[in-house]
Amino acid sequence: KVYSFDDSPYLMEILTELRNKDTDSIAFRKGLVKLGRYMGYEIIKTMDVEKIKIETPLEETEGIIVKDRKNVVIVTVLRAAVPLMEGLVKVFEHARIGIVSASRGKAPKFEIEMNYVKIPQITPEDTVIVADPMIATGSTLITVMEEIKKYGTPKRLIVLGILAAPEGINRIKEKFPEAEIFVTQIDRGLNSKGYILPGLGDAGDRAFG
Ligand code: U5P
Repeated sequence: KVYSFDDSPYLMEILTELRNKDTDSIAFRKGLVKLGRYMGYEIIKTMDVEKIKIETPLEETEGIIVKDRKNVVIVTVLRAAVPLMEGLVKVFEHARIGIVSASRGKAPKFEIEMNYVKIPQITPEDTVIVADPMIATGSTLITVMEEIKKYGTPKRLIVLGILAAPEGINRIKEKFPEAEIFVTQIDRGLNSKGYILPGLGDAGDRAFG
């Protein structure tokens, strides 16, 4: 299943700022943190809730808890996903965190080099959120998700991106049909160098200079 949020004016406004080439690194990082947080809210909307009884200082009433919010593993793909993770952790404050470094080689092969992997054990109760702001060819995420598999099978496998090209989404769907894809917006396609169009450029460079 693919979720995108073109109908959310606030998310679209943040995204517009990220796309604008005149936005500096400070504002760019802030925008990514915000999107991490609000996309996190959107993920929570898809989680099961449980009714509980509590007491206010005045009387007994019914409330809810989102149980799965406490069983989250966030896997961050260095480096552009770091601000996104910062936002996600604001809503998934119990999350265990995995860090993976993966970089993509040049066209046409786009080979992925993964030289650092640290992922916690994954249990059947866990929701794993793999964060990379840009889902271009999808190669990075597919390589990372193949690695994640070695650490256990989660209840839900969620891919979180800001922008995605249809090519990348289709490849992920093919290789990981169980994955749920959350992106702020789906873009037109890719250029010959594997950049998303219209996109926002290289997310790592824009965030970190
Ligand atoms: N990437 C960008 N901007 C783009 C396309 C890709 O920053 O327009 C970055 C992604 O963040 C990802 C990597 O980590 O390049 C490769 O993307 P993919 O082709 O493996 O999906």
